[in-house]
Amino acid sequence: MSTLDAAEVERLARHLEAAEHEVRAVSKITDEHPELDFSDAYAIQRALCQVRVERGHRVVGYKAGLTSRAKMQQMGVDTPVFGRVFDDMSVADGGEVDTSALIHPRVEAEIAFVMKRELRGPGCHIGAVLAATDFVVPALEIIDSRYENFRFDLPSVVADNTSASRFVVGGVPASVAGLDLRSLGIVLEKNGEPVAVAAGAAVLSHPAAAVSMLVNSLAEQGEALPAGAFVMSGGATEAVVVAAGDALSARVQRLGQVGVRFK
Ligand code: OOG
Ligand code: MG
Repeated sequence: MSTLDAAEVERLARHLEAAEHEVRAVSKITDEHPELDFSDAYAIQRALCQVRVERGHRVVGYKAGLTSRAKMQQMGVDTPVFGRVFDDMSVADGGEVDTSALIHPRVEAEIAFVMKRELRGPGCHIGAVLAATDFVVPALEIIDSRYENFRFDLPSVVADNTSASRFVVGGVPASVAGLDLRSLGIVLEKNGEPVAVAAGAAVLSHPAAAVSMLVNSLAEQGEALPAGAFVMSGGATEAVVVAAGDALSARVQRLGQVGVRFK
């Protein structure tokens, strides 16, 4: 059940997209619309993504978020959320991100999937995800909530495209055959020091479960996960605050390393 009309969905989408574009934090939209539900929130996200498309950007992938206990506890929520990832969010491995273009960035270490076949829900499960996966790679996600003090509730963060901002892919692409994604060690390092550690199982007991939940969420929105899509399965540890001068990297067992610097 949605509670907003199309004009209000469009207004809120443009409001959030402008906050991102102009690098300024805004109050969370449930302050103005306490009745906002998930159906409204995903409608605002889709409208926001349409504005980005109008600006000339292209959806290249998707993200699951709030999929680990560490992230859920850090943000005070208990349900995974899903967002869309654009071509202009991609940063080269070892590349530099300008913090002046971001509001209050944080970094997450994630296992990412690249799909070789389309997946369509409902009823998508881990086995279907593994069968449709081309390869997995280590990724860093740079999240940047458009909300003041990085505080939100679930409908607000969904509307804000789940804080998506930048991502970095690195390491060595690996086939999932012969790989136990649950037991892969993940080390997030800041300026050469390990700051958070996890294993793949931290993400919904199996990172592929995050992809199957994404596929089922897309089905509710009338969409499939296309072949070739890039999918981040969600931060395995809590996110780490970063500032100009920091260097972040993630090491994922068997998949290698990925890094980014902030100026
Ligand atoms: C929401 C996005 C979370 C993840 O990997 O858990 C996310 C947020 O915490 O701002 O991307
Ligand atoms: Mg993430």
